[in-house]
Order: sequence, then structure tokens, then C-alpha cells
Amino acid sequence: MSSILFEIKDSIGFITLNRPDKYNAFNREMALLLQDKLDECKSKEIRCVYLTGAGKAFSAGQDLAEVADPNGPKITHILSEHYNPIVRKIRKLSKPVVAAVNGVAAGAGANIAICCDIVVATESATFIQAFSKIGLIPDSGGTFFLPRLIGLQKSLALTMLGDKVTATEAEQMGMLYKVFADDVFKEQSFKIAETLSQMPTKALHYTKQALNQAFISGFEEQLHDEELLQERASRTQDYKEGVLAFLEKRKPNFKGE
Ligand code: T3D
Repeated sequence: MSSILFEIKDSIGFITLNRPDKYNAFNREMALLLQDKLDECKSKEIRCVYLTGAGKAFSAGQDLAEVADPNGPKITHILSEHYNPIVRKIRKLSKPVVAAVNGVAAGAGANIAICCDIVVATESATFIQAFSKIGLIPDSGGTFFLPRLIGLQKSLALTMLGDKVTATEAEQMGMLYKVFADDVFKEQSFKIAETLSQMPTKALHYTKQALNQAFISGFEEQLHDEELLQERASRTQDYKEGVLAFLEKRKPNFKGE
């Protein structure tokens, strides 16, 4: 059985981290396969990506048995070849990536989840910045995204103490978008992906670009980029369709073009 499951259905790329016995901990094979699947999601037929975990966990982060193995990958390679490319690919993908956090998300697993565009979690999921517990610092973009999402003080506390937070606490802190009750989580999280897959894909891409840049650019630069990106959005077929559908009082039929 592959450590990553991948399926394309109704314009959605479904990626499932699939090492359930190991709580979907990342080994080299799974990290590289995830990168391949994220690359496959560049295909035009995919308009939204849905990332989740098989079994009880979203992901427990780095497979600690692999790092303890003297023949296993070295830590510098783990970051530069495994996690950083994953985070870059998610942030740069020209379509929304939904993280559907179905269970515990720890270490790199937590930070890969929170770097996604829309993060939703099942009520019983938990988030742990587990790094300090084993003598490491947060990685996989965690030191970039976490303080921007929840602020410096809470980021320092969570990463230093390694405390486990519930999905509801994480939502209240601003770490994620929504929490769904366990019995409706799958249905509700699919619904978000389904909605996104029928929206004006290019406008969503430009929105992602603009908001990505907002993390690092100043006010004037941001206004300038809005001008450029809005002009690009206004040249899409979906913009024409959106305006026409409004005037004709009907539901728009966006094609992602
Ligand atoms: O050198 C580097 O490490 C560089 C990379 C850094 C990136 C990182 O992600 S560092 C952080 C690594 N992750 C962790 O430290 C988390 C370790 N896991 C846990 O703390 C706990 O397992 C959880 C809090 C995630 C879940 O706890 P619990 O009690 O619900 O489950 P469990 O019994 O501990 O785990 C279930 C199984 O998954 C178990 O297998 P077994 O004993 O039933 O055969 C456990 O060994 C396995 N598992 C969980 N996490 C990992 C793991 N196996 C390998 N690596 C793991 N990270």
C-alpha cells in the first residue's frame, strides 16, 4: 500500500497521508511522494486540493524511527529535501489547498497543516508543536506561519512548552478556520473543497498570491499588487461569467478559465 493515496474526483485532488499505524509520521518516501502528488495537482483538471490523513491521525510529524536509524536521512536533508519543498509547493500552488485535520497533528504534521490555505479540523483533533519535547526547534514553516496566525506570545508558549491544544482552542487562537463535530467532519470538509472547486480558480489563485505577499510586503506595495492582480482577474472568462450571471439573475457556471 502506498504511503500516499491520491485520487482526482470532480476537479478535486484528494491526497491522503497513508501510514496509519505510524500516525502518518513522515518518512522520506512519504515526504517525496507527497511532493510528487502536489506537483500532479498543478494539472488544469484539478481546481482544489484536499489534504487529510488516514486512520486516527492527520500526521505525527517526522518518523522518529527513521531519524534514529544511522542509515536514515540527515536532519539538514530532512528539512531541505522533505519539508521545505512540501511547504513551498503548497504555498505556491495556483489553487486552494484545504487541510482536513482528521486527528492529531504534531511537529511537522501540525505545521504542514497550518501552511495550507484553509484549515479545518474535526472536534477531537489536537495540535502539538512537539519539537521542543525532543530538543528541536519548530520547522516546516512553523516559525513563519504560527506567529502570523496566533501572535508571538502564544507561538512562543506553544512551541516552548509543547502543549497539546484542542481543535476548538486552535480555532479560537486563529490557527485554523473551522472545527466540525466528528460525525459531520468529512461531509462538511468535503463541502468546502467542492465549493472551492466550482469557484473562479484564477481569482482564487490571485487572492492566494496577494495574501501570501501581504505577509511580507508593505502597504503601498500591497496596493500596487492588488492593482496588478485585479487587472489579471478581470481578464478571465470567469469574471465575465460572474458579472453576466449576476445581471441575468442566475447561478454562475465558473470553469476556472
Ligand atoms: O530530526 C528530526 O526529527 C527532524 C524533523 C523534525 C520534524 C518533526 O516533525 S519533529 C516532531 C516529531 N514528532 C513527534 O515528536 C511526535 C511524536 N509522537 C507523539 O508525541 C505521540 O505519538 C502523539 C501525541 C502524536 C500521539 O499520541 P498517542 O498517545 O495518541 O499515540 P501513540 O501511541 O504515541 O502513537 C500511535 C502509534 O504511532 C505508535 O505506534 P505503536 O507503538 O502503536 O506501534 C507510535 O509509535 C506511532 N508514532 C506516533 N508518532 C510517531 C510514531 N512513530 C514514528 N514517529 C512518530 N513521530
